[in-house]
Amino acid sequence: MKVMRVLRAAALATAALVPWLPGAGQAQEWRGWNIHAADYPNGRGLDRFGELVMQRTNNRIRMRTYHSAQLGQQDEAIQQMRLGSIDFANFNLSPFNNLAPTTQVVTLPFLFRDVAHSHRAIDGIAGEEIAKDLEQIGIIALSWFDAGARSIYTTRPVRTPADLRGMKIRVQTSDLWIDLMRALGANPTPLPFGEVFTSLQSGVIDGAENNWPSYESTRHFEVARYFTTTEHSNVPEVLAVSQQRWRRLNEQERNILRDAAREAAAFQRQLWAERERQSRQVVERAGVTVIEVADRRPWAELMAPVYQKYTGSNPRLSSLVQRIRELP
Ligand code: GTR
Repeated sequence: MKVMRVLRAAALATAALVPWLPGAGQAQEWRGWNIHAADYPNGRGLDRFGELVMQRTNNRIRMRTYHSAQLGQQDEAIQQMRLGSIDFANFNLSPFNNLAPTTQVVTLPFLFRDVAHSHRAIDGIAGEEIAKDLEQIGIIALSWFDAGARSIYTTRPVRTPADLRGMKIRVQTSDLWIDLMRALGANPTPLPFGEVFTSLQSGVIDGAENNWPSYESTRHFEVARYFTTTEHSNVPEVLAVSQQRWRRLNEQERNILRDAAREAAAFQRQLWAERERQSRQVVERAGVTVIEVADRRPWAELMAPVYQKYTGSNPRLSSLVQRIRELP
């Protein structure tokens, strides 16, 4: 009996030393959210992430991505991730503008000089700051997807900011976007992505703004036939997981997810560059009028009040803008 007691005590002592391995050996089912179709670069990036995680955890973490906004529009999906009912996703950073202040910085118009500059910022100082803000609201950022440059497309030709005056232009649900569009002289109309096509078709709005792949894949180009290359914002995207899940992973699992997310982002960026070219070709062949903006200065000059409002009295945000500008 005494021997048994000693053995039991020893077992308990050993158990106390072994770190708690949450759900080790137990299969978990993760639900992923994607706004785009499965074959869009972001959908393929998310699927790659899922496959890598499944392989490297020997199917202990099973990832299933629900494409085409099956689990709701972006704002709802963000709330669901915060509550833990969506486990991983790819989000554009603008819908976080009112929740995570540093996401406003990378949304700011005409901030990045080119794609390489935006990568250096988001893979470095900007990404670090944004990840801290997102963690505060229950979202863990693992890597960053490309989203190219956003331009304005409309049902009537727009060559100068004056042409935009009074036009109803759809924006994402973010105060910064509302101010940005207002500063250009337009009438900003916040709407979920999924409502843009019918709103263009029925004349509720006169235009929207997005990158080439979204303009093409959503077929917005069929109803808004003029694309003006303003390239006013290069807001990037995040591959994120819910903190509720993250908290229960051990360090080894976290590393698997971090590596898989980085690899998925590298893959998405490759696909992205190719898709931008293809999408532009598709819409040009379909007869869209592309209005090239040769000089962006008149557009950029109108943005001064937006910078003033969002960074002027906020040292953290203005210093981040400064540090991004100083990047090579
Ligand atoms: C796309 C982006 C989506 C969504 C959409 C929009 O470029 O990938 O996540 O933000 O724009 O304008 O709502």
